[in-house]
Amino acid sequence: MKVLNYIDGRWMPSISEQFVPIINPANGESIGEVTVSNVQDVEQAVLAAKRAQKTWAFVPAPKRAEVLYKVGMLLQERKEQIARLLTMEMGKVIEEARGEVQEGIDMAFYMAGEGRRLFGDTTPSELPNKFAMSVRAPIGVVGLITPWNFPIAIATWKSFPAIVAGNAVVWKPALETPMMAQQLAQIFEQAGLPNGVFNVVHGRGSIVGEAVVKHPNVKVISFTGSNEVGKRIAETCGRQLKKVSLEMGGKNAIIVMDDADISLAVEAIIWSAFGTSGQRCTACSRIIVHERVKQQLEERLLAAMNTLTVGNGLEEGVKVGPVINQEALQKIHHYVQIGKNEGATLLAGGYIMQGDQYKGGFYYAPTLFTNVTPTMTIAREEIFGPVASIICVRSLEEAIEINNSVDYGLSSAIFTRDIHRAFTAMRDFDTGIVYVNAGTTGAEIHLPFGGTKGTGNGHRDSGVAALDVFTEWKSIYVDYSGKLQRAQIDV
Ligand code: UN1
Repeated sequence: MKVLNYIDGRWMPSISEQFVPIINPANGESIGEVTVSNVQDVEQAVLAAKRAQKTWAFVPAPKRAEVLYKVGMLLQERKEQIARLLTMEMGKVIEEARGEVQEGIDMAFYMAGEGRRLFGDTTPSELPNKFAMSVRAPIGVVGLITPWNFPIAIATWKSFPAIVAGNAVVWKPALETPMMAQQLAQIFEQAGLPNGVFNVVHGRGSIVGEAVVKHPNVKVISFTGSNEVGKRIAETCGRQLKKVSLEMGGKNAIIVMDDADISLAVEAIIWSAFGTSGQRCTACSRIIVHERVKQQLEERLLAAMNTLTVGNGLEEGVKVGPVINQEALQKIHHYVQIGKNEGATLLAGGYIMQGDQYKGGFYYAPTLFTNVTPTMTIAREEIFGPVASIICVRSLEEAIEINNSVDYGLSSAIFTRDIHRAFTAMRDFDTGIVYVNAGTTGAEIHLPFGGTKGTGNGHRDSGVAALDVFTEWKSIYVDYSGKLQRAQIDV
């Protein structure tokens, strides 16, 4: 299968005529190829988007929303087919792939509903016979740059609010997952979105991504990816005074107190640490446990890890799929070596999986370290793989301090039956997302998604908060007094 750019409603290869293979991480086999674009392709896409946006902005928001309802229905119809393709392209196990498509469906219906809200405010004026209100206005062309780990969901988090708010989109998806971008673009096409409102340009971040970010006619950038790339994007946008929303990494912790339901905590840790092979920005990679339950938790975690089947995500029953590519595999393994060298105790895993059933694929054994201290590299840096570290504490205060001591602030969780401890954690965890008696993953699309510190720059994906990224507030005053009333002066 050849994946092409989608510009102004047309499917076309890049002017570069270059293609690279799309690799199934479960077996290393090529499942197609994707066009690799250059700056000229971006130029074309931005031009088309700019033209289309002018008309799209005049379509009433409830009508714009009708397209999203159709998109939601088409996603629903094709859920299984897209999920299977998603597993082949990116490796996550099929039940999670279905969950991801569901996230897109939910977002379509939720944001379509916003088409009939898009609420602004009416506010009393300080002057008589004068009316004041603020409304949300579209911004123009928005540039979206998204990662491979949630190739459908994250694209929907960004493009659906952008489109319902009256913007046009130029999207650079990850080069690892172009087929998901193609699926979404085809669905928009079938749902009747006017040409040019949604454009996809495939290519490398250093060329296509950078061209989108730098383009003077792209007025907003929304990015999910690494901290390093995010900072570079922010610098470029800063110089141009361009609005930029960044969602970057996490170093998320689950805190297990001595009064916790340990079985529940074990289940949640397994799901949040090893689901998606740990390749979620919300993945749990630190387990902060009270000393009184440390040994029990370790034993039960090890027992639960023994039941995890690693393999091709298309096979039902497999719980942990491959990681995305060879580079990721090496990076994860490198962190494991650092962990050992720094004196952490390896309890399970710690190796690249070999054997006939893993041939050609990129499989890392679910890995658990204990006796980890908060200053160790594996307790501070994002590994983005199935590796979790146990850190032992004596009190809730110490747990909170360690939770908050990392550079990231996306998601954290506490397991306790004590309402005082739960509310203290809710108040004091310095993360954008907090869970009580649930793992760090599994955010729902109608709540804001994002984090503090190195995770973001104050903006949020999802929820109504997403509309703040893709709209500009416009304050409107209507004076019907028939005379010139001067605020702050004629009082
Ligand atoms: C991500 O890893 O970038 O909360 C997104 C979750 C998912 C989304 C993760 N709903 O884990």
